[in-house]
Amino acid sequence: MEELKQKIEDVTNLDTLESVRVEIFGKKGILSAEFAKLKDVPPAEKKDFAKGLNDKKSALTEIFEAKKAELEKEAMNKQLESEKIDVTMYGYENKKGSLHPVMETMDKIIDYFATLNFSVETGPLVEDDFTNFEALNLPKNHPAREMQDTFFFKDGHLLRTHTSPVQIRTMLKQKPPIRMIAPGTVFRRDYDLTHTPMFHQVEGLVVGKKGEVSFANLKFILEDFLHYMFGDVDVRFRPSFFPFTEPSTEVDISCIFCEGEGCRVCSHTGWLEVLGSGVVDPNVFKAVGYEDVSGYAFGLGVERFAMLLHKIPDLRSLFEGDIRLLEQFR
Ligand code: 2NM
Repeated sequence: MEELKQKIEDVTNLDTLESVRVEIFGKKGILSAEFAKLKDVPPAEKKDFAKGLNDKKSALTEIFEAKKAELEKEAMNKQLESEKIDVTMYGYENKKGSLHPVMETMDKIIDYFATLNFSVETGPLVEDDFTNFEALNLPKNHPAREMQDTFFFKDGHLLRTHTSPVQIRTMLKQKPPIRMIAPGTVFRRDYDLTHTPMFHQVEGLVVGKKGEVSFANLKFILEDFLHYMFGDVDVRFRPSFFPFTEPSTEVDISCIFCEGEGCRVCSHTGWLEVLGSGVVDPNVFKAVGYEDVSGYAFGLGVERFAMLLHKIPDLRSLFEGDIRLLEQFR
């Protein structure tokens, strides 16, 4: 008995414990062998013999179970120790970007006009000569075509140089009245500190019956729009020239860097040019078959707006795809 007790006590791992279990409690084990002797015991002694054996078995079982519990706990602790993870350890950082400032600015511009019930129109990037130039009062050999250095395809198609062809397409498929904007990508053969060959425009067009849509309406809406975009700035309209509008104006805001005092950004004029606009030239309406209408139109460069709003000094940083730019706008 003491010997068996000691055998169990001496076990140090679960594998050995299992073989000890088979040896003592198994079908062909020590206890079974002792129980087998029962049949040879004289009847008068059977009862005591059996009781003695059962007590022995119970005592050994108790010791065995205690040992088993002890070893299992030990094994569990060992496993927990080896599989421990440090939840306070610093993780890897994921690079996170954000909506590109050009797109964010475009969305803000679109929101203003969409709220005023302007429809948002789009069109193809690859255009034909009629829709990009001819219909906009830029006949062949017109000097203004040279102003717009164009990417041409061999077959005469071209990458649109402005989003105005979207206005032409909309007027061709729709009768007046029209209140629309055309946001999108445009292309010009220009690449220097302040120009990229691809950039973004939002143009707008409003057409109504003759006399219904005036320069006064244009002036009001652009002033309101610029206050929405830039806050409390002065707005000034300057006479200018575009082939597709007459009269034409360029629109300035008071410099948001020096508040009109004069600085390097505004070339010491106190003003920043931000929009082109005008009353749509009758030749444009003639080209799309509109009669007895009047309208105004305007156009702006989204990159310029984004740079002014976020005080981004270098146009090229908008096109480099460096995630550190986007991280600043999270
Ligand atoms: C500008 C400036 C002035 C313009 C004109 C038209 C159309 F199709 F109605 F003739 N669309 N956009 C326009 C007028 C665009 O961008 C600086």
